Amino acid sequence: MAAASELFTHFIGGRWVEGSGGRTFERRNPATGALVGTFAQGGPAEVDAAVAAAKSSFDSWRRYPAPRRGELLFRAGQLLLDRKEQLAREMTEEMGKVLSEARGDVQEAIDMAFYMAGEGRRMSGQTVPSEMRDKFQMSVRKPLGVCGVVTPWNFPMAIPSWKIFPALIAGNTVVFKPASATPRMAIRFVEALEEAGVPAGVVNLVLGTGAEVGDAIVAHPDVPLVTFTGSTATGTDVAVRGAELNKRVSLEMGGKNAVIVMDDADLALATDGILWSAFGTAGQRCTAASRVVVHRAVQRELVERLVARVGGMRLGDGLDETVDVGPLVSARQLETVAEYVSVGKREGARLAAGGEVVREGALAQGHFHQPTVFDDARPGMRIAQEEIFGPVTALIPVDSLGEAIDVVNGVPYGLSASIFTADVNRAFRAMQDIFTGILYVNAGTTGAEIHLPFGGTKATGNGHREAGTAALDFFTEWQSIYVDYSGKLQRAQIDPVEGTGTI
Ligand code: UN1
Repeated sequence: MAAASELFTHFIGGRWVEGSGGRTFERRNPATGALVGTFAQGGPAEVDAAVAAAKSSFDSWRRYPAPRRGELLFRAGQLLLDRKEQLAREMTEEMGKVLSEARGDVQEAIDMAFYMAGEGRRMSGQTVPSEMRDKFQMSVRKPLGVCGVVTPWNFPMAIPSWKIFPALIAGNTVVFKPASATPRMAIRFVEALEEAGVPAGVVNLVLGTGAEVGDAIVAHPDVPLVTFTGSTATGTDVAVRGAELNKRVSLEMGGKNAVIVMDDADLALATDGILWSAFGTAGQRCTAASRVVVHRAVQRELVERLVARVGGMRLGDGLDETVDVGPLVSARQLETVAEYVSVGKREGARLAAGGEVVREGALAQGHFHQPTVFDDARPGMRIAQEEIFGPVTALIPVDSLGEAIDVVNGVPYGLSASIFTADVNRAFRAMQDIFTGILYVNAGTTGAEIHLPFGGTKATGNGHREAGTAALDFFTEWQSIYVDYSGKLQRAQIDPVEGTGTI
C-alpha cells in the first residue's frame, strides 16, 4: 500500500502525471477518518490531454485484432484476481463496504474481464441471405472512438469494469473519471490494465470533480460516447448536454427497488433476502431494497422477524469480519439518510427498528447509521417514492398480488424488484406485470450476474443496458455490408431475379 504522503496522479497517454494546476484533494476512510491518500485534482486541461491521447491511439487500437485485445483483458483480469484480497481491503478503507462485499466487487470486475475477453473471439454479427443471386451480406460491429466513462463510488471496481472492458474489447479508447470518493480504486483498476500491456493512450484516467472533469468530458467534441452511472439529476443533465452535441449517452441512474412478500412466502428466506438487499453496502446500491411490499396476512410476522434480526446486526469498520454493516460513504450521505428518517417519521410511517445516527465509542469518527425499518408506510410517502441510498427500508402493506404489483410499479424508477412466493402462477404474474429491468423470484433485489443485461426502465435509465452482450450494443455501431459478386448491377426491391416468381 502506498505511503500516505504519496501523491496519486492521473494517467494520460501511458504516463502517470500530476497535471498542470497543482491542486490536490484528500480521501479519508469513512469508518475511521484516517487518510487514504492525496490525489491530483484535474480539470479541463487534463481532460483535453487525455482525450487527445485517446483519440490518437484509437486508430491503432481499433485495428488491434479483437482476440488479441481479449488477451490483454484476460491478463488484466488475472492481475485483479492475484490482487483480490489487497484490493478488497483497500476498497473497504476507501469507501466503507464490508470486506466480504468488497471481495465480491473485485470479483465482479474479474468476471467481467474474463467475459469480455471472450467476446474478443465472438463479437457476433449476422450473415443473412440476399434477395439477389451472387450477393453476400452481413453486419459487423464497429467501435466509435473515445468513450467518456464517469463512475460512482458504490461499486468502485465493478462499475468501471462494466463500462471499460466492453468499451475496450469493441475497440474504443477510454477517458475514465471516477467518483472523487474512490480515486484509489480507479488507480488500481487502471494499473492492472497498464501492467497487462494495454497500449499507451488507450485508457486514460483523470481525477477530479464532476463539475470540472465530468463536465469537460461531456462537453468535449472528440468524445462521441459517454457512459454514466449516478444520480438521475446528473444523468439527465448529461443526456441533455450530450444530445446537443449529438453524442451517444448511456445512463444508469436511481432506483426504488421493492421486494414483494406474499402470504404463501417462506418468511425465513424472505427475511434473509430483505436484510441482505436492504442493508448490504449499507443500502448504498442502485439495486438496494428500500421498499418491502408485504401481504397483510404476514405483515406482523415479517416485521417481527426483521426487527429481531436487525437488532443483532453489527455496525463498524468493514475490515472487521464480524461487522455486518459498514459506514456510509460520507458525512453528506449520512445527513441525507438522517433527513429521510425524519421525513418518514413526520409522514406517519412507524419506526420499527433503528433510526439513529451512531456516534459512540469506536464509531465516533465514522459516518454510521443504524439499519432502519419503517412499518405501515403508504405507497405515496416520500420514503416510499424517493431513492434514499442508505440503510433504510419501508414496509408497505397490501391485500393482494395485483395491489402489490401496482405499488411496485408506482414509482418513477424501474431498476430491480423481487417476489417471494411459493406459487408459480403468482411468480409468473409478477414477471409479466412488473416493469423493471431486473426481476428476482425468491431472492432479494441485489445480486445481478455480469452476463445478463443490467439496467432499468423509466427514470432509472435511457434504454441502454450494461453487462452481457447487450453492453456491446452501446459501445459499437452496426455496419451492414453487401458484397455483390454477380458482376452486374442488381437493384434490390426492383430487378426481377431470373427463374423466380414474385409474391
Ligand atoms: C449498483 O448498485 O450500482 O446486482 C450495482 C447487484 C450488484 C451490482 C449493483 N451486482 O446488486
